[in-house]
Amino acid sequence: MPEITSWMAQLAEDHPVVTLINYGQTYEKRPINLLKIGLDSEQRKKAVWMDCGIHAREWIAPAFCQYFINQILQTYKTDPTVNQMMKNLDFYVTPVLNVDGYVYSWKDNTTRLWRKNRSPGPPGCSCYGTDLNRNFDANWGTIGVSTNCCSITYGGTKALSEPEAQAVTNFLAKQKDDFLCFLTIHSYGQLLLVPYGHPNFTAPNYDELMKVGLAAADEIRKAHGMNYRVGSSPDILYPNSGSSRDWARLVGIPFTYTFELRDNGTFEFELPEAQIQPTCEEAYRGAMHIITYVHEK
Ligand code: ING
Ligand code: ZN
Repeated sequence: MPEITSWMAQLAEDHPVVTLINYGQTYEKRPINLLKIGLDSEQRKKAVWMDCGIHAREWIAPAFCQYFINQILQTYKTDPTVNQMMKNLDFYVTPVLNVDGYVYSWKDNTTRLWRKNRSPGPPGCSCYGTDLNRNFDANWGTIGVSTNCCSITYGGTKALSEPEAQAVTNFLAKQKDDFLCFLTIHSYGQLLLVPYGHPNFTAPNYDELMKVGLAAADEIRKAHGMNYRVGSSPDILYPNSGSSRDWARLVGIPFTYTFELRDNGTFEFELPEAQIQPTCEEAYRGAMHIITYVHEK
């Protein structure tokens, strides 16, 4: 984490198009930071959200956010599409959202597979951590979530009980009408998930979300031949509630997707180093397909 923190500060120093924004604090009082990337404009700009590392053990996700940022910074001066995007859009990218959990997952071999944040359980419970992707205010606590504070999908005592989920909610709520697109990056499973996680609800633009998601999966396949399935979580795997993606769609952000990066179950969260680069390359093509679509729409 110290490396990522100093990398973020350095980028903001070196690039006039990059601004470091602190928008919250974790349970253990670490700052939650994002990088805002975009060219200055006279007009009010539209925006794209990306967060990585909401789950501690999914290490490929923070790697991807860093790759994504490096890629747009390396290409925007020469690639006309990225250049136009940087004029019309601001990218808000959080490389590590669950900072406490991420730090904990680096501690030793026994903590490597930690998923949740690091807040203590409610009185009487000796376990730690809430699943931040069950803590958002989207049909909170209704399905695919645990009330057992020792479970890896424990949803917390109430919606937004956790400072990390509050930080995202407060930041986005202030300017939610600006956001065209919300991408939240996880692993593993090789999936692009559309809202909603709750089986009783369907997004008003479900057909368009699927169409764009399937085209993004085609782009991903072109990079290294990997297959990513597209659909809602109840259709593909199992239902859930309280996810950040569902919340973002409920407040009106039209294109919200969960990326589940590699792999498909061989190495799970311990993805071999040799797969970091190709995973980032394919996911970049998928994400750029979605962003290009919302930009040109
Ligand atoms: N998956 C996400 C999770 O919060 C998800 C998204 C939900 C996938 C339901 C499938 C079904 O559980 C991971 N890997 O964290
Ligand atoms: Zn996850």
